Amino acid sequence: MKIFRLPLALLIVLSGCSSVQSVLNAQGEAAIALKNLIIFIALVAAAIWLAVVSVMVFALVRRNGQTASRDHRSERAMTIAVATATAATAVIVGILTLASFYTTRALNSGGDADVTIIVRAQQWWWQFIYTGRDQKQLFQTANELHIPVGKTVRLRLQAADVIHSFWVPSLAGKLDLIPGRENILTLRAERPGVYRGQCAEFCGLQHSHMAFVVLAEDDADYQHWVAGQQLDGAAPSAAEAIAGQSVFLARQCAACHTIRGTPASGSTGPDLTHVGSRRTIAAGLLETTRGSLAAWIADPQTLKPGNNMPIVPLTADELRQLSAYMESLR
Ligand code: HEC
Ligand SMILES: [Cu+2]
Repeated sequence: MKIFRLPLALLIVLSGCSSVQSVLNAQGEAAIALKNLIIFIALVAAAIWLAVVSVMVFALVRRNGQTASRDHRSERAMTIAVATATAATAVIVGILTLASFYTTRALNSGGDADVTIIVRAQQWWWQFIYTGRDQKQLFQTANELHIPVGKTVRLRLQAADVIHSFWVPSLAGKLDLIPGRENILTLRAERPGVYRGQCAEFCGLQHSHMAFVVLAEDDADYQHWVAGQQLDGAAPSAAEAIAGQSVFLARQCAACHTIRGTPASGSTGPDLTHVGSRRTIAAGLLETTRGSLAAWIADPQTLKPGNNMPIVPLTADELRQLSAYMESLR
């Protein structure tokens, strides 16, 4: 049974490879091209490994029982072997270089985009600003990107503070966001789905909690979502949520957060106009529920130490009311 131990251990390790954030689960035009390139390079490398090992085994077997004689014939054979190996190496390196050059060049071949979104990375969350035809802001959201399937989406990558990197392995290659300059990344999702993305450049204390989700949706679903996001924040109807809105406006919250349709227009933190409709809060840290909202608002510094939202002292009633209001913002 000992013999099964290693494969079993490998299986357990492999079970950690889920497909929500995987280069091998390619569902976007660019990611598919990159995956094909990876497979091609892996196959070439495997062939080379096989060739090298075979030659080695052959040499070992043949040398057994022979005394080393260095006559002219074997010296010529050696020269030919070395020359062939060198030439083959040069050709293979050339082919691999061309393959990756043409693949990556095709990824950046701009073209007209159907949707343009400004991605502003900051410590430690993602701001997504949707723009209309004239590049004017339509609305903004955080940590959740919705895109229409089969359409070309242009992302204008910007950074507010330090260098970050945008990476959704299932959809495209990764690209840095650099303060003071704009990088363009073009995406196209070929299939509807939920794909996870992650900051891929160490950017400080909470780098590992700087994730986001991409929802690739059919056109109708996408348009429906866009229409909903353009609306102002829902006016609260339950008594608790109404009280929560007053607390929000009376405390520092409004200085950092925007809720359209209310006087709150801060821009330090995520736009909260539709925070209740998003799957997660704090850049993928917690699923959005009334409980997690309360936990976050009560003590963001324990959940995500060092992040840029301070602890605002609140009574238990205020906390309950605030989280009811946040949850109602769908
Ligand atoms: C000094 C600015 C500041 C103040 C004041 C502030 N916040 Fe925040 N808030 C932030 C920042 C920055 C984040 C993003 C933190 C992160 O994910 O790293 C955030 C995140 C949030 C989130 C999660 C949003 C999301 O989509 O991830 C909620 C909800 C929230 N704040 C509610 C509140 C409430 C309620 C108050 C008042 C009690 C408040 N905030 C006060 C800066 C602030
Ligand atoms: Cu980052």
